[in-house]
Amino acid sequence: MPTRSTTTSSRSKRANGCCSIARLVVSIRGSTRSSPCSLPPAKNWPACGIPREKNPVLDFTAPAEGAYILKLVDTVYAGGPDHGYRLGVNVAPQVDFVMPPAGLPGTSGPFTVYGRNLPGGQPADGLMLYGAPLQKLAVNAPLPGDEAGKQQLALAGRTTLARAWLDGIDYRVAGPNGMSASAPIYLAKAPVVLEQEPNNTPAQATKINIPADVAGQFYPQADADWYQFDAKKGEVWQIEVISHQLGQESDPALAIFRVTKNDKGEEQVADVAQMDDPADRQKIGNDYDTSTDDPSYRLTVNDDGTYRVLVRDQFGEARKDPRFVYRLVIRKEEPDFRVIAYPVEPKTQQQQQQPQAGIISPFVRKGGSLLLNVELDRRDGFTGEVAVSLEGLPAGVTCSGAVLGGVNGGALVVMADENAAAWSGPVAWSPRRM
Ligand SMILES: [Ca+2]
Ligand SMILES: [Ca+2]
Repeated sequence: MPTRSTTTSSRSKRANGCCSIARLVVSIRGSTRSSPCSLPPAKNWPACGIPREKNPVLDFTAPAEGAYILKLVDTVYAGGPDHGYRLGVNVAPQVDFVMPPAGLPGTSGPFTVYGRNLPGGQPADGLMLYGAPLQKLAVNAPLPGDEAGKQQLALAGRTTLARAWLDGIDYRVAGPNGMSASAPIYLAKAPVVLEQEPNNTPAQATKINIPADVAGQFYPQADADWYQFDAKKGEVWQIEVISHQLGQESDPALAIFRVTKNDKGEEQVADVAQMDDPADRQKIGNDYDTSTDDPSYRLTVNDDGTYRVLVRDQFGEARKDPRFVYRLVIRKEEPDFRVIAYPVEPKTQQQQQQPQAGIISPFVRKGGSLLLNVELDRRDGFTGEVAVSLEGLPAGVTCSGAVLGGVNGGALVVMADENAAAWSGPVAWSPRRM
């Protein structure tokens, strides 16, 4: 490790033709079994932040050329054959977040990427992360506009299931020393609007037209963001905050108020709703944690009027992290569904008593069968039936198919004949409304 660090610094120094020392980005990715890794404080550690989070990224600019030693431990000093990790030390671009986090399908931004080692990056208006200054870079990113492209997941690398319900693309920044890891840019549900600070009080509320996909940040510490919009009698709006689902540790809260004036022209404010977590917290199934801390609300407008919305992070008083971006989406209802399928992992009795999510590849033996669990995520009150089956199976292999009606779960059974030929390859499915 010291050898590689030194080598990388020297190379960069020569390439730049000046005396600057490369800004290294050290990233650690733990296995599903390992506890959050951390980089412990060290004696004479250079002035840089020590992230104590899962899969930390350390931003390190060497004070002088030389050999450096990196010590790496599991936070709780656990270990074993299943505690694998990857340690990366490089001078490639590091993307920390993108604003706005979403764009309309068929458009290409512009977006602003915030991170480190960004080619042509400019100082990011004093934004700091663990004591390290961030850079910003204006980019364009083409977003698909066709129906298939609008339903793709931004899921490069290991991610949380909560993120798996959002459509988006994986975006990377190319630099002279390599590509950044992927950063998702999501597909907006309505025209994108950026929050306008200061908006910390009702009087400063950012006025928006709905529908809107508002991009905001729970930043700086103790941030509160107010928005104001007009709605017409009879309209129904879905109001949702999307932040925890973006992979952040944020815990958004949403408050909605109706604003009227009395006979004297004085403003009257009435509570409409206050939400923390969604009612259907565990979205589907019980085998995996698909829960989210993002609130949502269905607003029925009884009279023409003005509404104000307050968005904040429940624990924002104690946090100061510019990566805590959010989307406030106010849109019409679109009854729809998503379906996921996953192979049922055979478990021993002991494993069943200690359930853990693992990753297994679906396979079926000749003369055998494979069970796939199917889960249906109903959105915006969708109540219809959905038919699912597999397509592109080789000769001798069949799938039972299933219809999900009043229930949200089902199963597919894949069976192989005794004389089916050896085969491996992708199969497709097209869940459809009945
Ligand atoms: Ca804000
Ligand atoms: Ca604010």
